[in-house]
Amino acid sequence: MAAISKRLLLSDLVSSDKIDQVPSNYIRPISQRPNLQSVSHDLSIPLIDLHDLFGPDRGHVIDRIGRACRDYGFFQVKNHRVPESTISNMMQIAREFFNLPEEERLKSYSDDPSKTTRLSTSFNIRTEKVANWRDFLRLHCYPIHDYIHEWPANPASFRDHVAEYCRSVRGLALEIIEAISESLGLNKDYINRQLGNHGQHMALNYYPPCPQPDLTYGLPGHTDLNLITILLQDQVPGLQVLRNGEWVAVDPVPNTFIINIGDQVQVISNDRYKSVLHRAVVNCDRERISIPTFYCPSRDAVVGPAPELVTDDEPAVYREFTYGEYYDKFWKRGLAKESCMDMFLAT
Ligand SMILES: O=C(O)CCC(=O)C(=O)O
Repeated sequence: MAAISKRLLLSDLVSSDKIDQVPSNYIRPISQRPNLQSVSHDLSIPLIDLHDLFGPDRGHVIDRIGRACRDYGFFQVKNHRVPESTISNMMQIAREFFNLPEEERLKSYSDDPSKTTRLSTSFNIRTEKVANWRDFLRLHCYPIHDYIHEWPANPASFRDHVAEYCRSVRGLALEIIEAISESLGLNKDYINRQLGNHGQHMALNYYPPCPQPDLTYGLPGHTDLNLITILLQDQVPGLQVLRNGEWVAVDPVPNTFIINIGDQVQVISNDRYKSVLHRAVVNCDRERISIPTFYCPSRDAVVGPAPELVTDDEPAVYREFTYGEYYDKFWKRGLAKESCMDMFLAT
């Protein structure tokens, strides 16, 4: 077993120290390991063509989105109107960032989860007992002008490419949020209006090759705390979604995004839609990059079940809370527990 690393970032441990074993602080107890042989590669999540969202067949697409949110909590989309060049520039600039020399990347380093721009490793190294096989750059990105000056200035085109990507993906997020509202039988701008001034964060996840991928995770099973997540992944598989008690691999499909609903949609829908467990696993041979956009309410927005979805037969499952309260509890609790929704149940 290799010794615990003294380096701040995992990528530098892997590239410079040439380890051939996973250091002890990354090793999960036997009962919590990913059991990679038992993962299903046959089933996947629905792939929805958004082309018709803007035409006479809108109702059909809304139905498919609603069914995917109810039955899977996850779906993929194509014809999403985010230009291919915007996507490839984003992926390219993320790769360039993680290839910068260590001292350059470390200019953005922080282990403080309250920072709005930071490069870090694992999930929350201040609270967790076992580390995850991941480095990540986390950025707040809406409104862009509040944050862009904090983002890395190297590579030189980082801010331009990331800003373009954020704007384009925000457009997609707003379309999906409308569609989810409609699919719940709510006014199409109901959820939009619950989000206060809105928030958008993103992570650039970097998972280096791992000598023993069956002992550790890129990220263990968790639900997302936000409203919806729009995930871009490169061509290396790693995302898995829990479906009927079985882990299902979501292998990459070029020019699609993977969308999952987060805890806030589960709350607003009063449990009609479920925020589903997912995880990232790693592999021996290839680095992997994934870029989730977390669309969310602003900190002061008050979230609770939509009154139209609360009935005598289906009373409110959750109490009202501010998103700031939820966010702080999530980061404090970390990923040791898969979700923190139990802290917000109605009494
Ligand atoms: O890397 C992935 O595919 C999943 C990332 C993820 O779940 C997250 O960043 O919360």
